[in-house]
Amino acid sequence: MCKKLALGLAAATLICSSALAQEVTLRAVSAFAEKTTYSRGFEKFIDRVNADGKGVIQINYIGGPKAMPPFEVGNALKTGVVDIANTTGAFTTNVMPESDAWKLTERPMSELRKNGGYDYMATIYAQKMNAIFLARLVDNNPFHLYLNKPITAPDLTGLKIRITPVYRDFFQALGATVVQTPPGEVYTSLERGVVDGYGWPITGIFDLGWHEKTKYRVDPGFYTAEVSVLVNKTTWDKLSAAQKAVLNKAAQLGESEATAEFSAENAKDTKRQADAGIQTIKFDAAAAESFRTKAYQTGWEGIIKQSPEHGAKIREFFSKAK
Ligand code: 173
Repeated sequence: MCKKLALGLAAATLICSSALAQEVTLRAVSAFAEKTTYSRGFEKFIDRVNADGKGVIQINYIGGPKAMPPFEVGNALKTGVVDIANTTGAFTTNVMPESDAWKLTERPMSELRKNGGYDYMATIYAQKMNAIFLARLVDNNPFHLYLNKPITAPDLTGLKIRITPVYRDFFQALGATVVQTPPGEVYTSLERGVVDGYGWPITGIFDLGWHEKTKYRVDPGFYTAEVSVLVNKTTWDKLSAAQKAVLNKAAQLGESEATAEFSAENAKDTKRQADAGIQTIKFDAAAAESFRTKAYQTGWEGIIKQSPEHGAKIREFFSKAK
């Protein structure tokens, strides 16, 4: 194919590399267990890429937390140990503290991609994580506090609660003692009574059997869960336009489906929790309002403290004007 043509060297290289463009295979991991709620969107994304990208680009899915601990995924992506990852901001604060801010978005991704919020974050992902933020596959999915001891007011004094960075500042402000664990340790922590409760979104508590060890869910929910596809930037920059197009197409589909998909999932799991005997602790309107206000206030204070450089600016893009 690469006959020496009577062309300049640059042109000859161009002809050879396009003629020889090979199928590329990316190594992928998920920070969430395989075939559970927060890996499902990514697995669908992979299926789409592998169907659409035959002969162009493929994804080799190595697996979930059995392959790599969730809190190590950000660094593995940054250093190129993996090419593509499904993870959430709370798991990658060790390489980019600002990543946890996605939980505080009050605008859909379609708007953030227009108002500059996405671009602002994308620049930080490139700088600090050497990553491309390809698509948010989870949105419109509130977090809740789950408990095994009842409370009557938003006061967690004397309670030990399992957290990730998502909930740390809020639950501490409510008086809790906090213990950080990956999702894979929640079941045994509950079983052994190491914790009296945990933070988690409205969906997914059945995946790892936590409903067996959960008595109460506190309403209202707060924030909105984010789980996204990230690509190592060095890998991305080497891809051809055709290879990028396959990834972008699957990414756009996934991101545009997330909001409606989670509306349905949220309703389904809310009912399933009630059917499983999980009782709801509901605050009165005033307490519910102050609970949610405190969630956002402490959440933003935490982000701004972690990133004095970018926190306040991110808040302008993500928040609804109050
Ligand atoms: O609670 C968690 O482990 C967590 O931070 C999270 C984030 C997004 C989706 C699900 C859980």
